[in-house]
Amino acid sequence: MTLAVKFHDLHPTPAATSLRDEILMGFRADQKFASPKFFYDQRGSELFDQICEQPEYYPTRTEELILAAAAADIAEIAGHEATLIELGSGASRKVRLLLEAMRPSSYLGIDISREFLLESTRRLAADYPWLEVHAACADFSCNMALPDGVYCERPVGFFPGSSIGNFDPQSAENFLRGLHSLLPTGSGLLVGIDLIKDKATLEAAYNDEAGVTAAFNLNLLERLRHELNAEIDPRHFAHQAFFNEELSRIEMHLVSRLPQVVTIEGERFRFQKGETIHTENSYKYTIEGFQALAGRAGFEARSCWTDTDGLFSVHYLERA
Ligand code: AVI
Repeated sequence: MTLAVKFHDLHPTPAATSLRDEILMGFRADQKFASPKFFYDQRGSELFDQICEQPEYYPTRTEELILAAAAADIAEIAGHEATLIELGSGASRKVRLLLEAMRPSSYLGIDISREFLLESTRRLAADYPWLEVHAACADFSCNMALPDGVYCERPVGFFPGSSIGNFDPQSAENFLRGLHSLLPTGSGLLVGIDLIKDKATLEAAYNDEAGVTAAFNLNLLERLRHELNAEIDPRHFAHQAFFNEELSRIEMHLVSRLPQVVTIEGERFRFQKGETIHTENSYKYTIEGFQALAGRAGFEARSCWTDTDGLFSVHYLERA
């Protein structure tokens, strides 16, 4: 049986050239860096799924608890017959908590990892035969347009997992402003936001005992080896993650274990021992801080739900 997932090509499609150009640009900088969006090849997406199951990584299970408890309230605010648009849909697990309660008429999953997206939307189509399922492979961090044929009068964006925390606050605001111009007045936007808390809890979440986050971070170097023919040995780098309190963000780096030279596309990059590639920021917010940011981008806070320990928050915003 062919499962009915309507696949759309969106622009800009994540292309190999952007990996090459962006990585080379990042490695040429004084503080070397790589965008966290490049974590998510097939292996990276699988490792991220495993991170979500680690006991130290509280965001996923906490957000799922919040969504399960709030699903009926969310459905009441969003109304039935909506089009649910999931940004960075990944394994599309959390959205299942909303589908039964909301009964949207259609679902659109947008993700940068094509194979992973197809697999997960096919599973959704099989499990929810009443739902019209669309998939679009796109880099939603760039300005994009929604595909024809999916749009309806009641779109509700779903951006879970505190993924917005991987943008710096100004880019997060710009991103929301982009969604503001994409969505009609009155549209909903459901966003998961990780909250500021004690340093030990935060740092443990990004340094799990099983070493899955370390493998996820180091997999970026494997990707450079396979896709850009980079001469770089992942064994010569170590995972590092810490909470930068001043900037309210977890920083992830790959630390060079020794002085070395690596080559990407024929270009040589020198590393001192201890020098790092900055691979990710994960900003943490207060509820008020996030609502103020959303307000500057033209979204009004309609409702907010948290867990009893105040670890995580889910916000229902309305496009004003
Ligand atoms: C996807 N994103 C919200 C995760 C985070 O917590 O910033 C990515 C991640 N990086 C390491 N662990 C999880």
